[in-house]
Order: sequence, then C-alpha cells, then structure tokens
Amino acid sequence: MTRLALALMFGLIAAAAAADERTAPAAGAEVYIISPRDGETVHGPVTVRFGLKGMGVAPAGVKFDDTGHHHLLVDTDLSQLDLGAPLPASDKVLHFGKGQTETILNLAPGRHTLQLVFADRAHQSFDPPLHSRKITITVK
Ligand SMILES: [Cu+2]
Repeated sequence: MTRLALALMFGLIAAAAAADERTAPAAGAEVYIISPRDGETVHGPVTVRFGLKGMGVAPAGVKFDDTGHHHLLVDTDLSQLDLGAPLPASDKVLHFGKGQTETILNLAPGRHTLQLVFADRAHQSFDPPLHSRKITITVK
C-alpha cells in the first residue's frame, strides 16, 4: 500500500471517530452520588462513591451498548462545560476511564460542590446528559 493510501485510510478512520454522534442514555438510567450526602460535613480525604442504575460501567474506549464511565465535576457547574464536545480532563473534571466507581479526593477545607456526569466511551456526554444532582459538602 502506498503512503498516500495509508494516510487516506487513517484520515478516514480519524474522521469516523470524530463524527461519533452523541447517543441517548438508556431509558430510565440514573447516576447519583451515594456518599457523601448533600450538606454533609466531612473530614478529608473525602471518599466519593458513584451510583448508577439502568446502565453499565465500561472502561473508556470500549464499545458496548448502554455503558459509559463516570466523570466527577469538582466545584464546577455543568453549564460551564461544552457538552457537544468530549469532556475536558482537569483537576475540576475528573475522568474515571478505567471504570472506577469511587475515588478519594484531597479537598481544601471549606465548601465544595460535587456532581457526576456519566459519558460514553469517547468521553462524550449522552444526549440528553446523564448526570447526578449537584451536592454541596463542607470539608473540615
Ligand atoms: Cu472520560
């Protein structure tokens, strides 16, 4: 195969991946924070447990119907994110692409908000987005 043909082939694969449409979450699916509870005062480090009903957790990159992975927004509002694009990764937008269902956060003392967003294998939010309620906790 020529170099040009290879380049074209990889170009097409990249275009196909980029053109992935956002999909709908499974009907009735829910994502929620099991703990801590909204309004709770906790001592750090804070263990956050992720809850999910009606869909399954799979590692990022794995194509399997009605699955995705958790993302935790720390002190970040969903409205600040462009849900038309893959979710960015930062210390405010944490990805759990190995399929983790809990994490331990080292948060500074004070009030913090936490919210889960469940997204597909390509880190794209479902459409409509599947997210938990945003909770507020106080870290001592
Ligand atoms: Cu992700």
